[in-house]
Amino acid sequence: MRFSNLIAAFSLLGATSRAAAQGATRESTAQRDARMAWWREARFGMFIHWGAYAVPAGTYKGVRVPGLGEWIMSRAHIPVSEYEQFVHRFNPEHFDPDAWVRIAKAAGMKYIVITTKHHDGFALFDSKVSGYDMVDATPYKRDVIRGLAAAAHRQGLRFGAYYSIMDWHHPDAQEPNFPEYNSRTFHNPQFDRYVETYMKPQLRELITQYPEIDVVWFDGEWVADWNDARGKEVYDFLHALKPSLIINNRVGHTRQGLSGLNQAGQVGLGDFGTPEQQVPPEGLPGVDWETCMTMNDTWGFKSYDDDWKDTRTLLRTLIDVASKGGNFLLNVGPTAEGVLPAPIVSRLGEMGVWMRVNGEAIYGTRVSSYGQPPWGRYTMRGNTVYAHIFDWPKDGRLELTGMRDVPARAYLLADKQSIKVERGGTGLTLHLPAVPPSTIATVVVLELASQGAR
Ligand code: FHN
Repeated sequence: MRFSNLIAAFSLLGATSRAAAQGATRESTAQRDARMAWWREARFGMFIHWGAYAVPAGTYKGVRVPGLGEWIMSRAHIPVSEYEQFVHRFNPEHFDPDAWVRIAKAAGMKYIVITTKHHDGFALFDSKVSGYDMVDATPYKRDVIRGLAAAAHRQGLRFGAYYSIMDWHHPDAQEPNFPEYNSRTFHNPQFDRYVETYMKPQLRELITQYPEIDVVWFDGEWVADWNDARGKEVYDFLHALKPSLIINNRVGHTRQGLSGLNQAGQVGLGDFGTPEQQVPPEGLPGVDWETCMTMNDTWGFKSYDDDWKDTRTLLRTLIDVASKGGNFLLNVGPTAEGVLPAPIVSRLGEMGVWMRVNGEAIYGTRVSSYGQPPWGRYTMRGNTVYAHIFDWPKDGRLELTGMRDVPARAYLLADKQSIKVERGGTGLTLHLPAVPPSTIATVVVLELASQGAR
């Protein structure tokens, strides 16, 4: 059985149980649908990995450190006291939260999730639980989470807090001899104290003092001291603070690699699955899920990582994810000065051009019942099917794979030009103009006479 079918099988197998396991256990399906409504409508968000790791930006003592930029403390085996020097140099004088939000909004993104504390333990918000934060430990001395949350709120975007369970700085969480800072086997006897006196108090600070936070995006949940029991307790703890919160499945312990599911092939705890750097071939049927992805090869800024995905790849990935019923959380890694690198800004600008014309074919859509055509993807909302055509036919004829009923109306979304639909021996054929409005993806709107028409 193909891996994708295995995932689908597991997903279908556990679909019924997942609603309870995934969300708050005392929540009805209607209540859960209401809580998830804005998130399902949004489909497209900005992930931001920003922190003291942007200061070395991938280079330590003159040597380029392989791997992810935000992992430099681990990859280069940097002792805590030395890494703290990067914190003391972190001074993003060019940070302009409104500009960042404008860029996200113009790209068509509807929410932002930022690292409030990554694995290095350094908090970008003003934590009273710790002096290891933006206000107390840097020359910048300002709460960047406060600024960005307010800017997102002002411009109508939702806001989320990424929080790492794994913490390489706190003595009760990290390994004292730091061989890798990333043990899946090491047990810290004081981990409970870290959870109860540090992690949960910081989570409480975030939820109670930053009212714009609607999503908590856990990560670093693979450490040996974390488990589903703790995850469920923290999930309920957060929901008691803010019942409308949406929490990802990395609040649980058993994420299976980058698939976004646990060993049972289910979302497990939390409200949505989190495939990383990949789009599940068949999506994750029956559950909410979000693919997170980098634009180059690192989440946190590296000065020499120029392996940028092109706009065509990024947009087609967004369409692919939406066609399978998922959200796309696309990452940006700002510099230590608070600047979004130019290749990121240009790509997001180009994505926005397409989204301003075709956004209705993405936002609030769901998986169609017509499968994945060879020439592109389908999305669907109500009685309307959106055919996203990647490969424009040279002869102008396109087989509407999977569809049988002639749509009541067909037209190009870009300019509302009517499109002829012909019923032939092999099914339905679209007669398209010679030149497509977009060489990345042209959307044809197919208005069906009734929902469920085939
Ligand atoms: O280790 C982290 C990594 O730095 C990054 O934050 C990604 C984003 O989803 N999550 C973990 C790797 O799965």
